[in-house]
Amino acid sequence: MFHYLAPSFLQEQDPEAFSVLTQELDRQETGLELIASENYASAAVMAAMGSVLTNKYAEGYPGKRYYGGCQYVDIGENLAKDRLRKLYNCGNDSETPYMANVQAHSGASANMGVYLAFLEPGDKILGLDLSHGGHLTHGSSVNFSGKLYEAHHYQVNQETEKLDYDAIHERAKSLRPKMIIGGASAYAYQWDFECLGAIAKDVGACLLVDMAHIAGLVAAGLHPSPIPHADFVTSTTHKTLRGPRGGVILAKMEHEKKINSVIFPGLQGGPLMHTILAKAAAFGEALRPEFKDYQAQTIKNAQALSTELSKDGLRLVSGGTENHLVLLDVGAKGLTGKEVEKALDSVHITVNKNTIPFETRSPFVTSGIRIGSPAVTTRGMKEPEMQQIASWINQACNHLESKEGKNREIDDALKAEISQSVNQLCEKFPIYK
Ligand code: DSN
Repeated sequence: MFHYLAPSFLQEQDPEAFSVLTQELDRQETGLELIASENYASAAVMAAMGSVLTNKYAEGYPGKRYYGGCQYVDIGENLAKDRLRKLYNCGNDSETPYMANVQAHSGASANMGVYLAFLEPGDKILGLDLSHGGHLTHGSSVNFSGKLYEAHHYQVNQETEKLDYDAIHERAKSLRPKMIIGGASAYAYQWDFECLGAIAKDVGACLLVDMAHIAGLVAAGLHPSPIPHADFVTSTTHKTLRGPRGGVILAKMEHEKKINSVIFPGLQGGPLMHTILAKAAAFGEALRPEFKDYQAQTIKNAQALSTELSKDGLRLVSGGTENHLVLLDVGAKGLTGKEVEKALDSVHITVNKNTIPFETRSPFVTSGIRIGSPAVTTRGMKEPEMQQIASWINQACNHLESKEGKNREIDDALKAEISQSVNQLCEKFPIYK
């Protein structure tokens, strides 16, 4: 029945495109993925993504579409919404029901949807500074959120490099923003959403929490939930949540009509029904008990990485981690994020350069490296493997440090040695068994 799903079809029809697929699969299988925002979707999630639902137009919402033939995609969309609300304990039977929108194409679209639904151009917003771990869509001047609204930022404390809620409160009191935004893409400690909610309430602002990075940890009960403290919660579905690439919105029920109408027809056209079915499949996986074990191991692995990395003199921003990521200050060793990212890439360890709080270098160079454990944990790796991986990263950094000049690279002999060890480890933990 599903013979057309076989990748061999692409191979026969279009060898050029097929070779992209096989090379990327090989890159993923033979290398270590430590980008904190990436993960491996299950074969079930990918089966839903690569399915006939991609053929269907379904503008509108379940039961109210602008196209015929939507009876089955309606079931899929309702399944995704119901499972999402169950995952975050905000279904109709909960104390604080939230509406769910699963049509947002991405986390950025989800955030845009909330802004357009609640704010007027020029309104004040207050979010975490991008170079302190925030996100582009939280008011960065190069993003629509910083162009359309009067964007202000809070920062982490210079000494602790952690959020300082008293300082955020003071800033919010003097600024009186219409919206406070919580959430980050490079912050290794837990958020106190209850406190942020109280600050927002005190200054008459609404609270948007973009939980994209920590959505899986929240679902597993291993990070405090933004619900019921936030008016709006947005997320991507492909990071710790381990679903397809996409976005979702949860909001207090009174915002249901506005949010839905802003996403469609305000911002998007036809929803990606294949992605929505894949979201339903991923939420179904996240509701299973083993998902909690996975998230617990993800945190343990990030902590094992941070302990081992710091043993050899690498400085950890904010001193450690409570979640799925570690932010390294390689600048403290006289290195740049750019050269460390490139050097690790050359030994099949994928990370990304990242600005650190109070950064002195440009975003293209940076003093930081962000390392995440979600993907390697999905492969089944545990603390012993994290020790091994950290030792290779330490080896690479020490080697670069011992060299003179700019844009240093790893010598061929060491490159071959680490690459071989990385490949051998990866072979023991296949992604798609
Ligand atoms: N670009 C994502 C990340 O890497 O964190 C956030 O959207």
